[in-house]
Amino acid sequence: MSGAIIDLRSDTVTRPTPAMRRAMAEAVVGDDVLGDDPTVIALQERIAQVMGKEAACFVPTGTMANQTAIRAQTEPGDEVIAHEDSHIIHYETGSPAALSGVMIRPLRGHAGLFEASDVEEAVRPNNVHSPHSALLVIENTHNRGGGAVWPLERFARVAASARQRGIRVHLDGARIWNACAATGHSPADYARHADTVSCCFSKGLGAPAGSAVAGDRATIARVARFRKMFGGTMRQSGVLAAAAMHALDHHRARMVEDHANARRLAEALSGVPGLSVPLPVETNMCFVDVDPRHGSAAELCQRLKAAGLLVLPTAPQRVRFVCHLDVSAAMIDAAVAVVARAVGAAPQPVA
Ligand code: TLP
Repeated sequence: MSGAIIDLRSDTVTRPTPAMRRAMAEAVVGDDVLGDDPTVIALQERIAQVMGKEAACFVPTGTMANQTAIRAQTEPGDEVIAHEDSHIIHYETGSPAALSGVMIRPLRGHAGLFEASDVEEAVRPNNVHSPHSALLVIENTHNRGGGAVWPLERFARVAASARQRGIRVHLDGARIWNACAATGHSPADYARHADTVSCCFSKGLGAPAGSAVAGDRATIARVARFRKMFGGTMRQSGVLAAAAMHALDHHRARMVEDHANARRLAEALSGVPGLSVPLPVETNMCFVDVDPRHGSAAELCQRLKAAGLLVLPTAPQRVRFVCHLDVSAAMIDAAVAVVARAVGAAPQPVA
């Protein structure tokens, strides 16, 4: 891909920086299947501490983090309650059904958020006919909700409504780092209301791969068992853990820049005729709705690609732009000009 291309498809597209590559090259490693990779052990201890949990398990992907957490806390036939726009419903290839044999009870709510009363209504009665409501999954930030952040108090209230009924809570914290950068809360502030929490190192933090699940020791032992069953236990994975460590040390504080860039993009694009920004921009994502007179979202994405801007459609008339480590404010301004040209509008001045 040429340097002229601006890639806003996802924050997963970042490449390891030279300093991160050095940290990876210098990592002390061992065989993590045998439990003796010191860098993986150190990362797991660090994540447990950051999340305020007893233990953590390093896994290859955010999907495996969610799916091992679901498998560890459910039985086949159980029901998992989650927002209808959740990542586990849209983008994990049906794995809750395939890997855990669970059903999903989807909840409605603006921007991926819902209320304690929604959970209460969804809980099944305890009788021989009904599935067992076993797990609530809350996504923070919420991807299809526009990168929306759960206000801490609301998160606590919703999680408590489940836990009071004996339902465990999993926090899909793939972008918990963004939620914390936006609010000033710590990951543990959110995680203390959940039984398990996942996080990703390969999104806004800029590592090439890797995620983790944290929770109590017994649950994490089950997560580690299902990680092996699902084929995700790696050998000298300390090279990846070193990238994650480096990312935690050097790339967390700068996430506010991605949020500022997403706001900059939203302000400019909302002024382009035929485009609108349907969801508040709270973190590093900006969703844009395209008037059908400019074609479908997929068609617009093709035109943008031809002009050197990569973005992805998320609905027939909706396009997602994601800001990240490899994107500067100047690149955002260039992206705005590409979009304006593609929809035949004069480029908008950017504040
Ligand atoms: N999200 C990806 C795509 O799968 C859509 C992206 O580009 O945003 N939870 C959340 C909230 C996520 O957004 C993602 C990835 C995951 C879990 C899964 O992570 P990976 O891709 O590492 O399996």
